[in-house]
Amino acid sequence: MQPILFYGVPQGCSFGAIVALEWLGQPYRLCRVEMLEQPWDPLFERLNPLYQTPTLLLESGESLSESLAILLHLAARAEGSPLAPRQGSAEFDALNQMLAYLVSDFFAAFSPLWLAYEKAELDESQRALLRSLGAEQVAAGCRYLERLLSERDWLLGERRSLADAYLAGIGRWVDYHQLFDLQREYPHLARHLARLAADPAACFARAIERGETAHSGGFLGHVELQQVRERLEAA
Ligand SMILES: N[C@@H](CCC(=O)N[C@@H](CS)C(=O)NCC(=O)O)C(=O)O
Repeated sequence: MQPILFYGVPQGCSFGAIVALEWLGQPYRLCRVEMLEQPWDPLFERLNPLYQTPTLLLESGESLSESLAILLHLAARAEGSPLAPRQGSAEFDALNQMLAYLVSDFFAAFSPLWLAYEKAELDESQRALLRSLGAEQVAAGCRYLERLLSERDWLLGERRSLADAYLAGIGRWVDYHQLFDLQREYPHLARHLARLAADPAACFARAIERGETAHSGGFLGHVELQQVRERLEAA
């Protein structure tokens, strides 16, 4: 069976991996994880003991987690594609560097905001402190991305890359948390995020997240976690 990407809803960072699979045109299946329905099926531990999405179950029965590892793995399967620079090249280093920044610093900047959002037990002053810390951190990331995108069309230059695919997912969080007027304060970043949101792969990924019927060249349908039980137990 083709690789299965376990993606999380709502607002999962795994959105970026779906966009990447679409851009690469590789055959794949999806398995949906409702992240707020806790606890997750204990079978998931065999895929990823951290209980996180995205996780990719490979043909071999091995599973791969961490967005950075998944995106670079997908690129490596697409040798010759402009989205898959050769390891050791300057283009590969630039992709690796940008992805590492996005999955660590930029992703982490949102953590206080997600805590403020999810933790019902917080009082208003705790929530306000977390929101202000998160807004400050995200603003620093937006300033960095704004500067880059004032000089180029895509994160790495003239052409789209898998870093843009990943940003299509977590870049949505700026608007989601209603932090600032993106258009006014970071116009180049706002333009880029709007372009990514309008991309057919992102439209497809949004339809998938909403649970709508969606078709594409590479997507071969959903599977349920229970359908891969035997593969997981055999691995
Ligand atoms: N370092 C991981 C982080 C993955 C992660 O935190 N995923 C979130 C969704 S964006 C998740 O699955 N959270 C589990 C939960 O909310 O219970 C990566 O870059 O892939």
